[in-house]
Amino acid sequence: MGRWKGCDNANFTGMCQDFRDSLIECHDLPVELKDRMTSVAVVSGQYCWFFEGNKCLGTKLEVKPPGTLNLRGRRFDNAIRSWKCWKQE
Ligand SMILES: [Ca+2]
Repeated sequence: MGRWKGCDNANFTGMCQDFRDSLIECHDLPVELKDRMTSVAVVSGQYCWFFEGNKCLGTKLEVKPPGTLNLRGRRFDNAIRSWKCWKQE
């Protein structure tokens, strides 16, 4: 299973949500969670791509464990709409 955690604010504060779904496939965020993630944690042994568009379209950001405390530093703040994770080789 692909697993990651996303929070509204930097440093894993604000509203947080754990995500768990199949690896390799694309998953859209629930509509109320789109365009608001600011910190993301990715479990060890996996990496994830986050996309600014629905259905894994548009610009993407690769995030490796342990994740990032503030997506602003990677120019991806409040931009995630869909995601896809893989097992790390
Ligand atoms: Ca935010």
